[in-house]
Amino acid sequence: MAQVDFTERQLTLKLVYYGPPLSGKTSNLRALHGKVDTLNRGRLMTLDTRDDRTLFFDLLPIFFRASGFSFRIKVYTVPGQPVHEATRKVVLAGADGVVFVADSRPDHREANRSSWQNLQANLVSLGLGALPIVVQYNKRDLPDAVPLAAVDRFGDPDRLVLGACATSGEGVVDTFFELVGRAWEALDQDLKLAGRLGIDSATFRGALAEHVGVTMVK
Ligand SMILES: Nc1nc2c(ncn2[C@@H]2O[C@H](COP(=O)(O)OP(=O)(O)OP(=O)(O)O)[C@@H](O)[C@H]2O)c(=O)[nH]1
Ligand SMILES: [Mg+2]
Repeated sequence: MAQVDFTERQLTLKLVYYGPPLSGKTSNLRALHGKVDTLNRGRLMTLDTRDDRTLFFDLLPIFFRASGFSFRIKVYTVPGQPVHEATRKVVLAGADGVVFVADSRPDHREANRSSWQNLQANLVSLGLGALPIVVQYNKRDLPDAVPLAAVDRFGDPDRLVLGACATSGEGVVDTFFELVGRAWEALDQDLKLAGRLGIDSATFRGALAEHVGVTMVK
């Protein structure tokens, strides 16, 4: 659950990138880090083994101010390998939203599904059943990527899925903004943020877009 300090005028959001091993969670964070205004971004903290596998978690802090309020968005990745189950649960605790990074390759369908089931089980056990989740199909550049119209939508045929190529950065910011927007809406319903902070979703997203260095089309 987001930490909101109305006296200090500070809001902290926690977002988590989850998904099967090697689907591109850390690559998403690297691309996002590359986009954030170099003067204001926090340090990207990654902890990899020598072969690039995330050992514990990655963290990208994104801090900015808008309308006299400080916003802190902490973006985490979990390690995908099954052996790191305990770490995934610790990182997921207190999340305000999840990006599920699925692998577009046809032979990764089972790995996607099993990670999705693992995510759902962990959310339920953490009491986070209603958390906003954005599904991203990464590695769209690979020639054998399953067409988006045919990918697994994890039990909901109407579920929005976003395509991305994290190594080139394509789709990375779109995915991030989709989740931030949904996380804000969920918090607004719970905490009446717009009324209490005097900042609505559009103002918040506009300030974030400026900080991340993208032009908002909406
Ligand atoms: N072709 C292609 N390769 C990608 C893409 N995204 C990531 N990769 C590659 O996939 C491998 C794994 O990427 P990571 O970002 O480390 O994956 P991860 O999900 O963080 O992996 P774990 O931390 O072990 O769970 C690396 O070799 C990346 O270069 C993509 O969009 N296209
Ligand atoms: Mg990783």
